Amino acid sequence: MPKQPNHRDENQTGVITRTEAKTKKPSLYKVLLLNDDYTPMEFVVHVLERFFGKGRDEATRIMLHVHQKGVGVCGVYTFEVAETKVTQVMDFARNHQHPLQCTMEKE
Ligand code: TYC
Repeated sequence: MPKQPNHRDENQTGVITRTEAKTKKPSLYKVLLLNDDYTPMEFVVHVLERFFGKGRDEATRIMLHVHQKGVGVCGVYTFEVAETKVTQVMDFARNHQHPLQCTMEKE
């Protein structure tokens, strides 16, 4: 779809103001879970339900993918939302003394 064209309005004082519609889409970031040998599978499923809004079946599918492949995508978000998810998961894992690692990368 074409964006709205730039538009320059000149008011009665001669001041020119831009009224261009700002429609730039934000960059998106994948939030990733990393496999390890110690974090219980059930804990990872719980993380995916609690912080990523997954149902039990989808959470289990993602956990098993990470377990088998080493890394997997939990969701795709704008920068600040992704950063918040990473912090929440890392704090939650640390509080439960699990070595689970969560990170983000630009899509
Ligand atoms: N590999 C872990 C185990 O066998 C399970 C696990 C899955 C850990 C996903 C981390 O991101 C992870 N208990």
